[in-house]
Amino acid sequence: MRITTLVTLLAAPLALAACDSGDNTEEMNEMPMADGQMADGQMPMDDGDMPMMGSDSAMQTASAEGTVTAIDADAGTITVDHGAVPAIEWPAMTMGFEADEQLRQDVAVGDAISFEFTTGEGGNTITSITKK
Ligand SMILES: [Cu+2]
Repeated sequence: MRITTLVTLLAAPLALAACDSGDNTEEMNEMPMADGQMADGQMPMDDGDMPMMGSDSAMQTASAEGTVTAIDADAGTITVDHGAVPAIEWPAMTMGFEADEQLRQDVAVGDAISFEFTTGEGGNTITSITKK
């Protein structure tokens, strides 16, 4: 019994020492495998796009009426003095909207328009314009 205990006590430090060096080596070998598993684990993280898609859906589409007060080709914007937009709780205001070149060319300062736009994290972008 005592001999076994002594052996265990003596062996334990040796085992620990062996484990220390052994672990270092094994960890080095296991790390790449762990990384590989992490890569697999990242697949579910693509589901992280789901919340992002959720925020995309937070992008709202609304329509408003207003008067074009400025067109900035360099900035790619059309500034509109627009009426209230109850659907998205916007008061009447004058503000700039991003608008593509085609839309910018379709209107002139002073035009009364009704327009559709998207609003969200990506900014405010006019998607279509109808002159009145
Ligand atoms: Cu506004």
